[in-house]
Amino acid sequence: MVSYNEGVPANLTPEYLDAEERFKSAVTTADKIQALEEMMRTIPKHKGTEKMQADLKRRMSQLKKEALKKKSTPAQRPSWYVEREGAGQVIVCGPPNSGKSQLLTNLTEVPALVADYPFTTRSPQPAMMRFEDIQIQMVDTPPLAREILEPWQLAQIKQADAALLVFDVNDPQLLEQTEYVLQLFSEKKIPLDTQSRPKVIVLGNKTDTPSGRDNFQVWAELYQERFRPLPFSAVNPSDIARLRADVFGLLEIVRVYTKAPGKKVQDNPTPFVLKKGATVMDAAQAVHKDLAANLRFARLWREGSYDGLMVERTHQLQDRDLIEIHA
Ligand SMILES: Nc1nc2c(ncn2[C@@H]2O[C@H](COP(=O)(O)OP(=O)(O)OP(=O)(O)O)[C@@H](O)[C@H]2O)c(=O)[nH]1
Ligand SMILES: [Mg+2]
Repeated sequence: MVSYNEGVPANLTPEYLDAEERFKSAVTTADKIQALEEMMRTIPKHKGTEKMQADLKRRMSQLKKEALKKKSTPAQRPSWYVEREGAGQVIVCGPPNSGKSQLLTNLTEVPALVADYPFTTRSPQPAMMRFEDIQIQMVDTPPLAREILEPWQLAQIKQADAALLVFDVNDPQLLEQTEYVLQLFSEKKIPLDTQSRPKVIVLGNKTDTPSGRDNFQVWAELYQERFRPLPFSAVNPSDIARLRADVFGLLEIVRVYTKAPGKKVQDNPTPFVLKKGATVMDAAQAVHKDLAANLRFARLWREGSYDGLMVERTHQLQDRDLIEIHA
């Protein structure tokens, strides 16, 4: 339950709390609007909830404005532009037939068009990847290939939070493909590392094949001065699971859970996703701006260290922190 309504004798119903939970975990504006409508319908209508009702109305009008803005943007935005959703945007790119769509399908469990011939994917295709209790947006893209390259393909990578650059280590054209991609990335000043944004992970895919490991070794040694690829197989579940965690690490975000003073934590609470380095104040802001304005202190629970310790508004939060905000 959102903690800012603590102190109001609201008698919120389970239906309302369910809808509120759905609102918090909603990724798209349409889902948020739907959950908020449900909250407005199920909130007990009495004096004690007047402020909350007004607040819901205000949020609804804000969301509708956002939805209208989004609707009117395609005219100004290029067709390749993929609206950011979830905790971050990660572009899956690389030469033809390297396994980008296969990788995306296995990461997101949303089937993409996978085929044993090049140039299968023609336009950017977003899908959400679940990592534990959050969602990260992955975007499948057409191949980086001289024959079809369009300038937006690099622009799209440049504006993303991160990119997975996928090569097929068994492709007879691997060296030409590598040279070509290195040239494209250096022209756009995108380093092949995880130090700056977009953060780039290079994958040597299809190492599950008989000569895959050897081919990977030769290739990785040849280019060791330029980038550090990971040996990978898009069809290996443990590689996929490790990559999910690596992608989460790339985004430099923390998940923060909140609870109302005196209340127990809900089952499967939905976290707020904040930037690494965020403080108690930033978390309060994410819950509600009134809460941030009136914030006095918070109590913090952190596995293995804090157990309800009183902390100040400037206290930095870590991934998986639980806080109780006192306003
Ligand atoms: N053995 C093996 N085959 C793979 C792997 N990943 C993809 N493939 C196969 O490689 C072929 C191409 O896969 P796609 O995912 O369509 O490749 P793509 O990079 O999306 O291709 P384009 O969209 O044409 O650029 C398919 O036949 C896949 O089944 C892998 O890790 N191992
Ligand atoms: Mg594809």
